[in-house]
Amino acid sequence: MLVNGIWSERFQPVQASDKDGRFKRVTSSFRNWITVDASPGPQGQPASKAEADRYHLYVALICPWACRTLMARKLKKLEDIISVSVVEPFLTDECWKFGDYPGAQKDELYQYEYVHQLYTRADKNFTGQVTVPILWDKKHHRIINNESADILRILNNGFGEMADESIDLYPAELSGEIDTLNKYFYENLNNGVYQAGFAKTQQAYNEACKNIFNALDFLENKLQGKEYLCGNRLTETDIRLFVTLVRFDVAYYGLFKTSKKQIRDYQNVHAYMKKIYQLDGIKNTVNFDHIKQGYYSIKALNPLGIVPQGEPVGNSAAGAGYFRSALRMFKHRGS
Ligand SMILES: N[C@@H](CCC(=O)N[C@@H](CS)C(=O)NCC(=O)O)C(=O)O
Repeated sequence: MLVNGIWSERFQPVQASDKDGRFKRVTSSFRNWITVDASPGPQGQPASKAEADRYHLYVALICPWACRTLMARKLKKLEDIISVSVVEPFLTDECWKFGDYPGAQKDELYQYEYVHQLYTRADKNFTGQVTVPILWDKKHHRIINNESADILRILNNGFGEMADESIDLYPAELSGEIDTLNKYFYENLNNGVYQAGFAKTQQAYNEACKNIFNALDFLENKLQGKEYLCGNRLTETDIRLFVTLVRFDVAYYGLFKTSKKQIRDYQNVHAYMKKIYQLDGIKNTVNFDHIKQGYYSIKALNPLGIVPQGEPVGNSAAGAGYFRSALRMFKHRGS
């Protein structure tokens, strides 16, 4: 983490837990907004004006939270408006690093080596955890927001006509249902898998697994006869779920020991995940190689860095053949 702008501790062992060994996620530090006319955000957050080519997303393709924002950028057709940099998948001792691992890039904006340099560029005395995604302002060289839940909403309606307004990922009439489901799935599944993976006691791990598989059973039932969760149209709830589901069999099942069942054992959930994967452009936001290499590089959980065999694996993530083989894996069981 950074302390007063200085990289001061090795990242790998730093994982907060409560007195019973439960993983505690840090809260995001930058929570400003973007709106069409720079009027404040929905909770009065200070906002900057939406402009083409002013904002940039820093993401890791291993990261479910970052990939939520990539999906929204794609679905809202903001690719020409907001640029992107992808970091390397491995968690280094100084956290996320830029480089030329296949599917990643160097930092074209500042030629930085590490993402933590962006945090100190934005705030030279920054103290806290360095995370992706980051929604960056290229004009004022600062972080607008580093909370994916906020960034999803910003991309959904902060850019007005610059985005595809026919797609609304958070329609007013479904907002109550979306908020309720988001909270439930965040606690039990999106963050639940991390609670299983980073549990420091058997009890904390057992608790997390119970929540995860209850949530998957609930989802399986809820999807019966439905394509999407809320109002039977694609909303941010589906995006938030997809990024966790698509990592489950590849990473969480093994590394986080969420091994009671796989997603492919849930007929409805599996079909739902595959359907979203095949929506226009979404498969380009999923890189199984980064996911697998990245998770298994977490030394706190896998000190020797051994990556298990089995598809999908390898360094050819960018190739179309890779996606075909990933799809074969998806077709392997279930529907
Ligand atoms: N609340 C944040 C969480 C982001 C987050 O935890 N990102 C992870 C990658 S999956 C990260 O950057 N971890 C580095 C660290 O915690 O030091 C969000 O949803 O945007």
